[in-house]
Amino acid sequence: MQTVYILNGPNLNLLGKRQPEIYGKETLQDIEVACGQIAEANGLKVRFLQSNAEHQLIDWIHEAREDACGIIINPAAYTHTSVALLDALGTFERPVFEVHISNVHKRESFRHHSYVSLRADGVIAGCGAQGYELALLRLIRLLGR
Ligand code: DHK
Repeated sequence: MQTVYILNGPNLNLLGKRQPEIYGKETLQDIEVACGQIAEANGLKVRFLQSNAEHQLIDWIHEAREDACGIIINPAAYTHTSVALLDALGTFERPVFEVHISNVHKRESFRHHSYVSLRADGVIAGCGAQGYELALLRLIRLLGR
């Protein structure tokens, strides 16, 4: 298995336009390109996906069970609400990293709790779009590449 799933939740399709003072100016496509380059240099492929629908994210996690060596997920607002996403990630048996672009702990208290963290092997928050690259580098290290 040489594919890393990088999953993005609701509203992240607007990255670069949406509240740039919080989420930065980079677009999701910029992040996809940066992660793709790192993956390629390490003999991995990236399946980079975004959906505003919870069920779609769950279906992709189920798909990842069959062919992914790891999942990097920014569940966005579902981080704080979704037991269903937590349960889906619980069916995945390889490393999971949770990424938040902003430092959720510096923000409203409802953003301080994450269901997904109960499953994540690592959590990166507040490192901007670079958080995805950091998570991917950590996954590559864990895979021994
Ligand atoms: C993105 C969102 O859309 C919010 O709902 C989360 C996360 C934080 C982020 O920082 O990437 O609370």
